[in-house]
Amino acid sequence: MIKDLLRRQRIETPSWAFGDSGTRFKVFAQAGVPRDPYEKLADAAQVHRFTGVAPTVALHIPWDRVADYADLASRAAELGVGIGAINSNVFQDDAYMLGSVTNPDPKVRARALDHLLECVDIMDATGSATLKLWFSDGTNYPGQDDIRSRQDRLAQALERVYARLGAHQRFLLEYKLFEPAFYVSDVPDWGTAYAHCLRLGDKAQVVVDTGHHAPGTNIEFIVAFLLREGKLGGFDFNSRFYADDDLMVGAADPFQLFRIMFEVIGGGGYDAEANVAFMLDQCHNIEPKIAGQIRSVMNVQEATAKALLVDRAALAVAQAAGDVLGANAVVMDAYNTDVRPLLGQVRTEMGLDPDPMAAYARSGYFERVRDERVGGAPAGWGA
Ligand code: PSV
Ligand code: MN
Ligand code: MN
Repeated sequence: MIKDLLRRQRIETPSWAFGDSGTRFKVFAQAGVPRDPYEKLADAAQVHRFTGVAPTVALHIPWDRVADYADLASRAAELGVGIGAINSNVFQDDAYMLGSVTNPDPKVRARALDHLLECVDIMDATGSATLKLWFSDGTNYPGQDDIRSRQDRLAQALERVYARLGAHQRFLLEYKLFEPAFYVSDVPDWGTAYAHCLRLGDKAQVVVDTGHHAPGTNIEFIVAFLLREGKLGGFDFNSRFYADDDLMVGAADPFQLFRIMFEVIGGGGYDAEANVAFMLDQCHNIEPKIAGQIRSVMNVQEATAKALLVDRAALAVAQAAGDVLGANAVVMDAYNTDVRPLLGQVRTEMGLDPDPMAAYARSGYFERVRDERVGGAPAGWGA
């Protein structure tokens, strides 16, 4: 039973994880990185090939702009992967210095809206069912702009995008505490995202990027609450030590990742019908990218396996009896289980190597692309 559930897991990789990335101080160029979106898909296909649970790739527009999106989708299918969420980008043009959809200038707002609607066109062309919206909008100084007016402008833009969605499409609204705005962010927290989505309807849901909270925030509570309300659309998984570090998920705090998956499973978010998208949003600044993605997928699998191992019946008994220590022990017993042998078995039964990292290293893929590709493209941040 647990093995079946692990076999059916789906984790989406981000196209931008395969290109060069860095901080505002330096983008380190790595050998063999993709030169175009097609090569990013080829790399993502390797992650799926060795893990068996990463069959879709998220795109970021315009970082992944191509002449023919239907062609990109069919190439993906040939490689054995599909196109996942389309991520909009209204944060890197000069025009957006004072905001995109919340900008006081109507011309800038119109330009941003055009881009968001173009992203829905790309969903139509690629067969993607999910649009991911993140706005860098906000202000740096008290008085710079009117907080309430900016909320009105945001609501108007969201209404327009919502109206453009097809029957099987949805958008996920992403919140972030701060950065690049340092005083007010227009979508700073889950409550703001939730309120906007609630007004719009079922096709608007919240996406939880695990790196977008203040230190100490109880993310699993947010997950439990949103799931209960049918408003948890998905995750951007990554881990953080300080701010939005975009490190490999499960690297900084595997216990938090376990606690999140425990709530996901308890709230029915792991069931296919719940349609919760488990996406990675990471940058591999100093580590090799494909291997970094494989490690991240494995970290999610391990947290999931541990969360699935929690003896829910024993937990319910302990909770009903008010047995604080007993209930906590049930959860900790699962967390402290070494699930690597179980996952190795699952992979073997799927016809995969039980050790994806070693199998990828042995495959010679990296050496091949390193020799073939000269002059890789940055992930987007430096583009
Ligand atoms: C913003 O920090 C964010 O988390 C959004 O999801 C962007 O699309 C993404 O990072 C780019 O890596
Ligand atoms: Mn994100
Ligand atoms: Mn982020």
